[in-house]
Amino acid sequence: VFKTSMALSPLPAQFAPLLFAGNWREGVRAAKELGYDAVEVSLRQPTESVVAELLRGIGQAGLALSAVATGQCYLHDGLSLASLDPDVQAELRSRMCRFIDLASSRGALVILGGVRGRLTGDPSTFLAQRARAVAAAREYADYAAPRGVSLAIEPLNRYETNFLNTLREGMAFIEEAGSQNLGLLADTFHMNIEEPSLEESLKGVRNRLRYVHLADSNRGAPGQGHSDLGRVAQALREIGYDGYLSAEILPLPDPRSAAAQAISYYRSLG
Ligand code: LER
Ligand code: MN
Repeated sequence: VFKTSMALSPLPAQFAPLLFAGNWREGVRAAKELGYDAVEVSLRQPTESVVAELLRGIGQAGLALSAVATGQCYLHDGLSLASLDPDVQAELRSRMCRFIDLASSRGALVILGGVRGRLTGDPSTFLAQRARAVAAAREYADYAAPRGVSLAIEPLNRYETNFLNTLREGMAFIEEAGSQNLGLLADTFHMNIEEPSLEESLKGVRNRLRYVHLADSNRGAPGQGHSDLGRVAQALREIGYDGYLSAEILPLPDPRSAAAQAISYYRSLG
């Protein structure tokens, strides 16, 4: 049986597939009523007062915190793992350490997805930017390890970034960083665009898979698109994956209906 989670944002986000964005109280209530085990939170500033309220609300509802997602640091503030600017590196490191602290007290993992940014400017600097991203991931992993936190690298499709698009590339990045507590997040929406086979790609990273965003091909709730998610679930069972299936999905036709459709699908798998 897979554990279930729903991706929320306490603030309106420049990133569409988050349920109840800007309305976390309703989101936590819906997660509880629909029977989710956990919520995943997408955060921008760890020090914002809404973050403490949100974490309290999740605890009071008896829900677990599955993961802290960090892409808003890049989308809103341009802070990227690949940045060669020392000021950006320092600001991002300070936010990431606080995110890891938040995750640590609750057994959550921290997602390194959109926060990797993009390789920009003169292509002759791309290798240096990528090397910086590897070094940053290693630094955060070293901070996270004694706190019992794992970090998950999330490959994203080519329209969102120009590096780390496939699970295999994510695996190579992790091997370069050489940290034991770096793993992979497989998001079936991105995989539908980038992977030759969803099932075979998952089997190829079986030892490093830590988290799954299970959305349909069009990023709707499972059932709204054409991905064969039954086969994906079968592959996850075969590799012994026992982590979360998290609903990072578009709020269509509305957040509550999308959340309900996702959990009823997740339940049908288990
Ligand atoms: C984040 O989990 C994600 O999947 C991306 O599309 C964010 O840019
Ligand atoms: Mn995702």
